[in-house]
Amino acid sequence: MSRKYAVMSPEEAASHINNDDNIGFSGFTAAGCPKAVPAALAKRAEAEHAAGNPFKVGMFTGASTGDSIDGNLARAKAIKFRTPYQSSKDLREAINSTEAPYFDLHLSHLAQMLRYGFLGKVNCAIIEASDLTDEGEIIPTSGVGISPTICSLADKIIVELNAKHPKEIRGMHDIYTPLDPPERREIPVYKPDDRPGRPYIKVDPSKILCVVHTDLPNEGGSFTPVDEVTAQIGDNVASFLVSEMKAGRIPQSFLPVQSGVGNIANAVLGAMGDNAVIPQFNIYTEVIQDAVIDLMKKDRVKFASGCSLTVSNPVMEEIYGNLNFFKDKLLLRPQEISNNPEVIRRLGLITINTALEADIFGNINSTHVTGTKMMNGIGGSGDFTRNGYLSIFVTPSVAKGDKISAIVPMVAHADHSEHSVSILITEYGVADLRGKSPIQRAKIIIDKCVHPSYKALLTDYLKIGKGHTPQNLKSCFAFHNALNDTGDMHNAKF
Ligand code: 0RQ
Repeated sequence: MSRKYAVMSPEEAASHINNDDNIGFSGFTAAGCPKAVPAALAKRAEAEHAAGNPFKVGMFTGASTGDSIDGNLARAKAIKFRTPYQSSKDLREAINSTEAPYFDLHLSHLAQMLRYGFLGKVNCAIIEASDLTDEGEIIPTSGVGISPTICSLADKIIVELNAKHPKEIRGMHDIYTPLDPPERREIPVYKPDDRPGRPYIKVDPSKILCVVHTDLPNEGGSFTPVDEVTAQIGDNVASFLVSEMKAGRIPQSFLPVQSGVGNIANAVLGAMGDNAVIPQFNIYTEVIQDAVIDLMKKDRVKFASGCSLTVSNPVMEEIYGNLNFFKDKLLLRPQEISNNPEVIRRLGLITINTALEADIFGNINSTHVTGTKMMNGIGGSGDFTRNGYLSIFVTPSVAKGDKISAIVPMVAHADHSEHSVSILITEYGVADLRGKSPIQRAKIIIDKCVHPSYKALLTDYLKIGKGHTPQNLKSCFAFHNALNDTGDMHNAKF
């Protein structure tokens, strides 16, 4: 960095943010998020509250963030509104108690909705960077998210220059912002490694309020080891994809893969890498997790395009320590490109996301526990599911011991409808829903995917409905009611 910009402490930078401001934060998941200024901002909010003054801010992020943003600001009761995705325990509590108003949104939509003016003004962007030039070129760190758009819309930009991320990662990002309607053209990404944009975010240098120097690691968690259930789900996905190749429905050269966030997604990718029939493949996704890096080292994944490197800190250090090997195999884009429906449909992605619950007709709830309590958010799952070549959902058949069946008569909240979901996979097997009527779908899901202890109940339920989709509106939430009343879905009565 040159000496052109003012250098401030996190506290001094935070003092330039006002009550009621809307703030855009860089990053996607905890990767690439600012840390020092949000922590200082939360302290400031607490001090203002203690002095009897109001202090809340609106928050636009890429996806979930680290604890420095969502945890600190939720605990400080400093959230005016929050969008589009989160996974913080404290923020989840604040959302479900209605302390923090939350707008759960498809991740590909946020940047364009901000540019369209649908969500109000962006007063300040706080951006984590690995480098910043005199000309206003910001090199992001390990997550891009909505950074290009919030930088262009914000009145002022605070740059957290984080020394943990080497300047040499310049070139790992591709920053491309589509024109808005009616001028929008096709997005020129025809292969996962196409780079229509620039390797930096270009901003007007006069908008940069200050630089805050940090040396803080990403706040990403680690992955729990693969257990028997997740390993079986992974094997089922891999065997299904092999059978699709053998049937000629997936090309022998394979198709690019998107996989969701979390332990199950990590296990699925591991199983695909271990399967000798699946050829080397490419990734076109939003979060690049540890399993992808492992598969690159084994030469099983050739190239990965994503929005963030959501890897554990040891894996992050490994990537930075071996940039010669990794740099031309990894590409980070803004989420409106990584998750873009047009590009997803064109590339023909195999999309693999995790359901909280599914119903016997193939509808998916990704977000709401028993229909009322927000878990995380829809994230990118809708962007990918609706537009994938093959849209797969995975879930363990039961949760909380076996008190909860992940497959119910009717989902208590619908994120992805039966029209978007092709395949449902649990540890018990694979239900191929393509081309099937609702009753055919229900039979195959009960047969292949449901936990043995819930099969009889769901078979009985299917007998009491009538019509094309035989839902029984008096009994369709019997599983959820039994859980709420007795703590166990096995006690469902129709
Ligand atoms: O609870 O944390 O107390 O143990 O839900 O469940 O099985 O560990 O699965 O971590 O992969 O999360 C859908 C939430 C799954 C996630 C969801 C309980 C279960 C456990 C977590 P504990 P698992 P995962 C790309 C794509 C939406 C966004 C998305 C998600 C906890 O994958 O947020 O797909 N998806 N984005 O016990 C009550 C049920 C339950 C249940 C599981 N039916 N009822 N609790 N649990 N099923 C990423 C981005 O967009 C950034």
